[in-house]
This record gives sequence, C-alpha cells and structure tokens, in this order.
Amino acid sequence: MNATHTTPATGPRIIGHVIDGVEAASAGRTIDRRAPGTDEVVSQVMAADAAEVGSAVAAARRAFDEGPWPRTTVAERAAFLHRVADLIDDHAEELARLDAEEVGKPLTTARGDIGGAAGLWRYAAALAMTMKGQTFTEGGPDHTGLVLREPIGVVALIVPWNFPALILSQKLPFALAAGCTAIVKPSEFTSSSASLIFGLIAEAGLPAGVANLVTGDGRAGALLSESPAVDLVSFTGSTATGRKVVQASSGNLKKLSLELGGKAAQLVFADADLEDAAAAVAHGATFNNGECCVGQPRLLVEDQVADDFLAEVVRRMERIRVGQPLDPQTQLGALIHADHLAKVRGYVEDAAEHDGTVLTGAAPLTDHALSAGQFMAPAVVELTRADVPLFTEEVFGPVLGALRFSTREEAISLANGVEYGLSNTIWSKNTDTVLDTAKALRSGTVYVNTTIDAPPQMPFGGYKASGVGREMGEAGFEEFTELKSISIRTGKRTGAFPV
Ligand code: TXE
Repeated sequence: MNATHTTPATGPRIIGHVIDGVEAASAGRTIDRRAPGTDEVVSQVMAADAAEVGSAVAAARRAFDEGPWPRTTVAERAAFLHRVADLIDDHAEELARLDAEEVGKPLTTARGDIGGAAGLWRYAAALAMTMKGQTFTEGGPDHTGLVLREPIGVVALIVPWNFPALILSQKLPFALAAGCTAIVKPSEFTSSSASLIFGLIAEAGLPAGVANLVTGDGRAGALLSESPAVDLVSFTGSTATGRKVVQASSGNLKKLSLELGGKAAQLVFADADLEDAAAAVAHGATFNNGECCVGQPRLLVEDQVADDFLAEVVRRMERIRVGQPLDPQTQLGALIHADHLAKVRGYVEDAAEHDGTVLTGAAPLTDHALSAGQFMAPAVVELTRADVPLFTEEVFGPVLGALRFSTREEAISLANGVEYGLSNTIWSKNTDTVLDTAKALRSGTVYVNTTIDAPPQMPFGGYKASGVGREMGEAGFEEFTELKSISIRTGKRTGAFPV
C-alpha cells in the first residue's frame, strides 16, 4: 500500500505531502504534533512551502485539464468511491486511533466518525450516479436548450482539526464524484488520518494528480485560497479565518463554500420530555469535547421548570467520565492544545465575574493520569445576562451557558441574538410550539426532540456568519459543479437578428 504516513518503530510518525501521486518529502520546516492527552510528540508534519503548494495545484490543474478523471463515466467514479469506502472500513480502528490521539477526542467518538466517513464516501458514490443536467424545448419548436452539469474544476479543501477524517470525507468524495480534481490541506494538528486515507486512495487506483495532499499550517491554506489556478475553496474552520479566505479568494473570484463557527442553543420548553432533554443538553455541550461546530453550548430553559432541570443537567455533567482519549471508557477527552484550554477556562472565569454562577466544573482535575494533558471537567454556568462572551462567542469547549426565559418570543430572540446561525435544538411536545419556533430560528439546521442528529442526505451549513453554501445532501454535491446552458436553434435564421 502506498501509505504516506510512516510509523517508525519508535518516535513520531512522519507526515508529508502527496503531489501528483508521489510522496513528496520536503526538506523544509516540520511541525511537531503533541498528543493532547499526554503531551508527547506523536507526529511530525511537513509544512508545505509556496513551491510545494504550487506543485500540488499544478498537478491538480493538469489532471483536470488534460487527465482522464473529469472524462470518466459516473459509474467509474462511483466504483472508485465504493472501493475507498471499503478500505476505510478495513482500516477503521487504525484511523479512529489516529484521530483520537491527535485530536484528544474519546476513542468511541472517533470510531463513530470513521463509520460516518465511510458512509459519506458511499453516499457520494450514489450522488455521482444521479449527476444530471436538464433539457428545455419551451423556446419554440426550433429551439433546444441543454443545461449541462459539469465539474467546477480544481478545488482546494481546507480541513480543521476537530473531525479530521470525517470533515475530509464531507468534502473530498463529493468533489471527486462531480469529476473535480483536488488539493486537500488538513489541519497542522491532525494530519495523520488524512495521510492514511491518501494511502487508501492510491490503493483504490485513483489516477495521479486527481487528489493531492499538502500538509502544513495556515500559510499553506492561504496560498491555496489565493491561487489563481484554484476554482473553488471548500473551507471548514473559524469564522475569523473564513473571512481571510474570502479576502484571499478575490483575485480570481473563485467560488467558496465556507462552514464556519456555531453557537447553538437548546430551547427547553416546560412541556418537553425533560429527562430526554436533560440528557441531550449534557451531551450537546460535551460531545467531541465541546469542540464541535454543531455542539450545543447554550441552554435556554423555561422559568417554571428551570430549577429542577438545571439540577438534572448538572448531575449528568458531573457523571461524565473525563479520561485519556484512547481509553474506551472515556466520555470527555483532552482539548486540542494548552492555549485553547486556557482560552476555554478564561470564558468561564469571565462569566463568573459578570454575575454568572458556576454550578459545576470550576475545580481543577487532580487525577495524576491526566496531569500531563489538556483536560478539564465539564462546566455549567448559569448566566443572568446575554451580553457576556460565554453566551455570544464560540467557546469550543465542554462548557454550557444557561439562561432562563419566560416567553417563546424571548427564547427565540435570545437564540437568534448571536452572529452565528449553524444549528439550534427545540424540546417541546407541542406541535405549534415546535413548528412556529423552528420557522423563527435563523439557523441552517434545527433539531427537534433530538440533538446533533442529521443524516448526510440533509444539506448542512450556516445562516449569517456561520457560513456560505452547503455540504452534503444534493445541495452539497452541486457546490462542486457548474451549470452550462447551451441554446440551439435549428433551421434558417432569416430575420432573427436586427442587423
Ligand atoms: O481554526 P482555523 P483554529 C473554531 C473554534 C476554534 C477556532 C480556532 O472556535 O477555537 O476556530 O481554531 C487553516 N487561510 N473552529 O485556529 O484557523 C488551518 O491550517 C486558509 C471551528 O484551528 O480556522 C486549518 O487547516 N486556511 C471549526 C483550518 O484552516 C487557513 C473547526 C482551520 O483552522 C488559514 C475548527 C488561512 N489564512 C475550529 N489559517 C468548525 N467550523 O467546526 C489557518 N488555516
């Protein structure tokens, strides 16, 4: 197998680029990745320079303009995507361990990610088979209109660290299904699973240059975003970096698909199944260590049930097992790095200084087995005001900020009162409450009596500052395509033109 990540007998994995089908060993800078659970260096990632990014883009451009991939049948593309899905299944445990170790997420969560990733390759294969245009004859009996759906071209796929294999799989198979060629840039913190997946892609027989991997930090991402030879950037990451991608892309006005931050609220009405809701609120705030764009870090709870409900949420949060990411018993692992942990704790301290009450989670962890890593106990802070950063900014850690409400209108206004609009959750048994609230929420996804729960057939993306465009679903596939209208008249055109 042409696996690009190497696992030496001792010492860190060496992770590098795959450009035009060749593992490219750059002589330049490398980035050490320390496992968040142990602080040990587990991989060394090559940082692509401008020449390497340029080579990867040129390889993808050649493969698109001259190579066979955009000219394959959809059936051939679908067959390839199925082969990769099967190989991901074969290597599922290895991939899950790489992501758990480098992200710091619980192994059980990482295993779910890899199952989801294989499913996305299969779903993209199904979408490839449905790729189609349209025909029109409405312009008269001598007119034929053809609308061709074509691959958009060379795409740069910039992936964050919180779901490395899963988010790569929300992008790359859909691009390949459409007939695009690609350059993938994983996060500098979590490149190992992408490297292994590129080995599987080679084993599955993708022609050279169709999918290229460049590793490195934001500089590599910026070079891809500004490259005039790239037709589309699909980026997942922070809203601040998303804005930089928008600016960098203006040179050739490339298309953008941006999946940015979120700040979801769970709206818990008094008539809800409060037991289910409490479990979902604890889960929504801590899933994937709280480092999740569709995480649910805000609770809005109706006054009359708030005391008991908050007590139940706190009880559940205190039962969550914090532990080493690779321990299958662990429910909450280690945050991505020390600066991020300090930032997350800082939000809790700031809220406490602004009339917030820390109901649980403020105490430091004393377990010796966790002393080297970036761990924290999940926190619940009851707030009295909606203008504190804990309530308005993306904290991205296992922290829940709770506010009480007395009317449905107030709950909607609080939920919508942030710059983000990725997802929200409603808990109620009343159909009117559910439907009227779902329509009033300004977010791309609304969960009802469930949370963080949507199949890949449903388009995923954000309102407001949470993004541009959609991933997954038919709409996500179509982001990787262009439409070409061909207008044809038959017969002599005498008198048709005024000159
Ligand atoms: O993200 P960045 P970071 C949020 C979350 C987190 C914060 C910071 O709030 O605390 O972002 O995380 C690449 N041009 N999310 O700093 O910088 C980078 O190398 C092009 C939410 O890690 O957005 C990585 O591959 N690319 C999010 C990717 O962008 C650039 C998931 C994301 O990094 C670049 C992750 C540039 N100028 C963090 N600079 C979500 N939506 O789920 C960096 N990158």
